[in-house]
Amino acid sequence: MASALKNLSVYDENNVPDASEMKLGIVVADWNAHITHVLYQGCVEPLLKHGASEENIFTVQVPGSFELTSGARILNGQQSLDAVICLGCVIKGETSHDEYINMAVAQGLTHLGLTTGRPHIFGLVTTNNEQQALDRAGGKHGNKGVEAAVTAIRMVHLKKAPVTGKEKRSIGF
Ligand code: RBF
Repeated sequence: MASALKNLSVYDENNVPDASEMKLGIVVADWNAHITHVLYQGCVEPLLKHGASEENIFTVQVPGSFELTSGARILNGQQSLDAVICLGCVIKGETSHDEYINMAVAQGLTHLGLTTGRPHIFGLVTTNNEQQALDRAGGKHGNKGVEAAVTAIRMVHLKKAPVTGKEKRSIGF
């Protein structure tokens, strides 16, 4: 696969909007904490680097990835957030639990995003084994927490700065 060794966590910092006015929620699953807590560190760092203040980052921990959507729903009820980032790690085992959890999270976050109008970012690492998860939590494939943070900032910016039709026409070509 062409992208097999591409580290997508390396991004152009100059192209990330300012996050200083953004209020962001982060929901972290404690299952596979040695992975998810590294995702969390990777997520908070770029948020702060791009201007978000500590007081405007609201974090809650939930037991497992299946609870990410409920955690996001609860956080939304407590704070008026611009976006919610959900971080978890589901590793395939002997049974098909991973498929049910992953699908529930994907559908739940899509639903929350569309019904609340606020971006809900899918920061769920879904892997076949632990090594693949480690590779994506500060390993050779970067840190998916970083990518989730940058995605959240970009999506909130999209909402705060509506399209005018005067944007530059070239998209990376
Ligand atoms: N939660 C995770 O975040 N990652 C996992 O890899 C994971 N594996 C699970 C495997 C089984 C068989 C079960 C029953 C649960 C697992 N969970 C996992 C926990 C799940 O997300 C949730 O916290 C519990 O099912 C309680 O609703």
